[in-house]
Amino acid sequence: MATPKTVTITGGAGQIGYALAFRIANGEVYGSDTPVSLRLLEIPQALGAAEGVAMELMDCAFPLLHSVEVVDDTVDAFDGVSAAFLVGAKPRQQGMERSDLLTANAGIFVPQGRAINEGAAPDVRVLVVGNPANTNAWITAMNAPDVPRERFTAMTRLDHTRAVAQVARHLGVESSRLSRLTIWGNHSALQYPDISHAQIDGKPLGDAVDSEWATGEFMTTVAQRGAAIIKARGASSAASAANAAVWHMRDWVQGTPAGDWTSVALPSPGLYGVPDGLVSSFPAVSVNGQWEIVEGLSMSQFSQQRLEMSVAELVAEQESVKRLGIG
Ligand code: NAX
Repeated sequence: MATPKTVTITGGAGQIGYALAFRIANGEVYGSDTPVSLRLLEIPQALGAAEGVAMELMDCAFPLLHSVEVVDDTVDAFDGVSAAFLVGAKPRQQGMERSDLLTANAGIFVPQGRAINEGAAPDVRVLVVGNPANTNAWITAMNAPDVPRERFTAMTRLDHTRAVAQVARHLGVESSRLSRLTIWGNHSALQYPDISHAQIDGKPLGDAVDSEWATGEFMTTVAQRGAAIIKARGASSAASAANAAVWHMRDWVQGTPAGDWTSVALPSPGLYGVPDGLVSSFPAVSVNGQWEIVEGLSMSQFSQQRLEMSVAELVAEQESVKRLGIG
């Protein structure tokens, strides 16, 4: 058996944390040969609930679960961490200005970035789930200057799987037959779900999908899916978000399937006109444990415009953070 990998979940007692912890403890990120030591970071008020999660994890007697620890100290949380799931974040409350939201979240992600910089394992991989995820990931990376910036990502995998599911339903086919869909830009209503390079059974979709649907109802349905879940369930997406987080980290560690790619928000190396360093979603494959953006895809005028709209929103978020003196 390999040495255990330390995996930290922030917001470990929250909805997503609760669904995520059991999947990781079951070996779904590092595979069936690698034990994991789980660490749940919570705020003091939620420590009791996190202890309850730890008790349930113990009760499963997962063969791969080496240990579970509940902590409320950020530095302790990230000491020796290999996989950090940054889920806990400050939600937007009624009457809150955007700058208040960014400031509140910076109060969480600045110290977490610093703690990762100081204490993380050399192979650390960071996935930010807590919203505004892209900008929170950027703040975390900015505060961890000694860690390569490509180790900081934000989650658009749920948008990606939502997009796959919508196309599968539209065509009446199994989702496993589809590949090469992309979510571009911000994890927000302005994301751009793009099927212009998508394939079915390894071949272009061609006329199988009506272009009016692809640039209208499809995009709205994917972008508004979170709101639709809240309306139906009375609570935001949790198990599907946890699934996406597991798949994001699993693919990063173990590789993406041949012939396909996925969507990952990561610091731009200046590709597709996205400013350098901006954490934006791209099509990406994981090779030898590292994300590589799929380069050279043709972009129609529509695609370029949609990406630019999403990027403009991200630039505005980044500028607000800089104006607040946080970045
Ligand atoms: P919950 O409110 O159920 O859980 C959040 C947990 O984080 C709470 O237990 C809270 O005590 C904890 N927390 C707050 N501040 C903390 C801190 N400084 N350190 C450690 N823990 C802290 O929210 P949940 O439904 O789990 O959602 C978590 C985040 O995911 C939210 O920001 C949400 O907007 C975001 N989402 C992101 C998605 C994505 O695709 N990127 C989709 C799902 C989800 O909406």
